[in-house]
Amino acid sequence: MSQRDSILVLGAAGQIGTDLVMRLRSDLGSDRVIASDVKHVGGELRESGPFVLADVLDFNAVARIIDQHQVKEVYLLAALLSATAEQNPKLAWKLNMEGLFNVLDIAKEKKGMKIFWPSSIAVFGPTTPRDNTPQHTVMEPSTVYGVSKQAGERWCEYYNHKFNIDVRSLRYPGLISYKSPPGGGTTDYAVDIYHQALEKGRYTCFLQPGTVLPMMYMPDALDATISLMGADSDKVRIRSSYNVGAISFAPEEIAAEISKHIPGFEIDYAPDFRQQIADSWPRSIDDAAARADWGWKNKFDLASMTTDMLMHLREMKSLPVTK
Ligand code: AKB
Repeated sequence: MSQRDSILVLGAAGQIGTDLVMRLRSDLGSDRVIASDVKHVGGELRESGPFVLADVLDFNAVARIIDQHQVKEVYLLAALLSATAEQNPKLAWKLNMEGLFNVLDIAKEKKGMKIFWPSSIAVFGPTTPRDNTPQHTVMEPSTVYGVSKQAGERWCEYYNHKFNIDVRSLRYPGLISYKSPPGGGTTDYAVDIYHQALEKGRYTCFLQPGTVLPMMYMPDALDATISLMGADSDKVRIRSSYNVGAISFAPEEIAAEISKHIPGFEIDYAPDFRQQIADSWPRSIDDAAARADWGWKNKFDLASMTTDMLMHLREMKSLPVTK
């Protein structure tokens, strides 16, 4: 990318977008990172650099932004997550697939662009080996979200092989961030639990004890995304999507870690429809390919993430450092 080229983040107001835009602006300069979403945003995202209102389903609108701002890299983050997608399957399919086609087709027209598209552990299903889930394995997702992500992976690989589009992707596990609330995922409890622990000293979890899922702290997810996008093209051997692992835990394990900081913290359980989704996903991820190809390595474990999350949330909620 030349100094005049810019980066476009579509779906910038979502969980990953909010953090990613700020990180890219701090790395590359605010003016070069265009944030875009279908809804207006406020706060630091709006104040720290350019923002454009756009719907990823509107091919012409997205193409226009790309032309106007000399965009060479697009991060397409607009999507419906697992729990919300189950409530609205058709909208999930439309948004998750047509948005991707629009961006891939624009990249095909304009040449020389680099695309990031997030996949998910949801591409795996009940017939997949659940421990240390391999990069290449049985994939029979049982959720609308998983089906859309798996189809999207196939299309990314197809556009790369057939049209030489430089598209790169990660299969994110559950992401945990203090900056932005998650929106409609099955792994959302692992964010909400920190907020409720600080505000109420207790949490009712919608997954049952023993439900181990792969998770990752947002700073690690940003590092993974930026490393993948910065890797030499020939190192990015996998053009469907890379497994990336970090931490795996069950609700009672994160609760025990929080109790070390908030004595007396209590958790109880009221599993709902999200239990079935969680039960179809891996417990842990084999990310050897990402580690070998472009040097992926996570920094945070459950203990260090918990310390960092609680410190930042206490600051944001203006709570005393120890409660
Ligand atoms: C979700 O729970 O839907 C997401 C995901 C694992 O992709 N966080």
